[in-house]
Amino acid sequence: GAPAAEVSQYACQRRTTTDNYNVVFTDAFEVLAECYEFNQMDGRCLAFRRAASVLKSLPRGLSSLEETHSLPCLGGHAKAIIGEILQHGRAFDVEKVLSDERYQTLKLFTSVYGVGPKTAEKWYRSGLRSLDHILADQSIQLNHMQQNGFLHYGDISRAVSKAEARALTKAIGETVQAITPDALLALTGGFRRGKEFGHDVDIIFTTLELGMEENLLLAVIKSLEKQGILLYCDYQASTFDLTKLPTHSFEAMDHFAKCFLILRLEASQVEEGLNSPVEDIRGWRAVRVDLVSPPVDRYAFALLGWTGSRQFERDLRRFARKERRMLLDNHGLYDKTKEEFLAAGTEKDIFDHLGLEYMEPWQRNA
Ligand code: 8DG
Ligand code: MN
Ligand code: MN
Repeated sequence: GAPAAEVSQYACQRRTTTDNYNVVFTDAFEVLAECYEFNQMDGRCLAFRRAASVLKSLPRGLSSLEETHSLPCLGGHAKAIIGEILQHGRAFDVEKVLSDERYQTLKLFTSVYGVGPKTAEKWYRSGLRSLDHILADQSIQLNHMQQNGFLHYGDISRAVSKAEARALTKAIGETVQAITPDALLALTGGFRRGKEFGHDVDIIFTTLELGMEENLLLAVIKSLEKQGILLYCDYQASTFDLTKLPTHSFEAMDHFAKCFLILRLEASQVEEGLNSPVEDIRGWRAVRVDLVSPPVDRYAFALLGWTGSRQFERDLRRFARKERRMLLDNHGLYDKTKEEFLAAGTEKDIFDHLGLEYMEPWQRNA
C-alpha cells in the first residue's frame, strides 16, 4: 500500500480518537510514567506520556519493532519495552513496578480525592500502608477536601458514565438557565472528546454580558446548595488579570472563577440508571463535578483548554511557542512577533491563528 504519512511530534497535529489499538503498550507506558511521577522524575515521566500519546494516534496495533523506527518521541527504553511486550506479552520493568509495594501504596493513597503525591509519600514514609491505617491514625489531620475524599471514596473512585454526565449537564444547565436565560454552557473535558467514562464531569458556562460570569457561578452554587445536592464545594474566585501575558508553562492551571464540587446524583435523573447496582439500590451516588466560568470574550480559549486531553493541550502550547513564536494558555493567545493578543470567538479561530488544521474534540484524545 501507500507509505504511511509521517507522524508529527506534536499531539495537536495527530488526530487521536478514543480507539486505541495499542492499549497493551500505552498501559505499560502509563505505569512507568506514573512511577516516575511518584519519584519526581518529571523528564522521564513526560517522555513516557509522550510515547504513549504517539501510539494512541496510530490507525492499527504495532506488530513489529521495525514499525517504531519512523515514529517520533520513542526513546531507547520505550522501544525496549515495546520489543519485550511483542515477544513475551509483558515487560520486566513494568511487572517490577506493578509488584512494588511503594508504587502500589502511593497509587492507593493518591486515589483519594485531595491526596497528591507529596501527601501520599509522607504517609508512606511514616509506615502507613492502607486507607484504614490512615483513618485510624489519630496524628493525621485530614483537610476538608481529603475528609470528603474519604467520605465519598466508593462513589467517586467509580467511573462516571456518559449517561450520568448527561444527567448532570441537564441539571446544571437548568440551574444556570433559571438564573441567566441566555447563558452559554457546554459539557467539556473527556466527555466532550467522546469518552464513554470519566473520573469527573467538567462543565463550562458564561454570561453574554461581560463581567457577570463570576456572579453567575456564585448563584449556581447557592442554588445547588438550596436544591440539597451540594455535598462538597471548593470555590476558587477569579484571579484573572487582563493585562498579563500567557504563561510560558505548558501545565498552567487558569485564573478563571471555578469550583470543584461533589454533587448528589439521583438514580431517577439518569435514563440508564447509575453506573453501579449498589448505588442504584441506594437511589443516588456522589459525582465529582468541575465548573468553570470564564469571561465571554475568553470562552473559546477556556473551552479549548478544558476539553483536553492534557497531552493535547501541552503540545498545543509547545507548538505555539516553538513553531509560531506565540504564547497560548486558557486565557488567550499572544503573538510575540506582532506584540499583540489575537482574539478568538471559536476554537476554530485559535487553530487558524496557529496555522493548524482544525481538530474536532473527538480527535483530541492524545
Ligand atoms: P477524565 O475526567 O475523564 O478522567 O479526563 P479529562 O476530563 O480529560 O480530565 P480532567 O482532569 O477532568 O481535566 C479536563 C481538562 O481540564 C484538562 O485538559 C485540564 C483542564 N483544566 C484546565 N484548568 C484546570 C484547572 O484549573 N483545574 C483542573 N482540575 N483542570 C483544569 O485547563
Ligand atoms: Mn474530566
Ligand atoms: Mn476535571
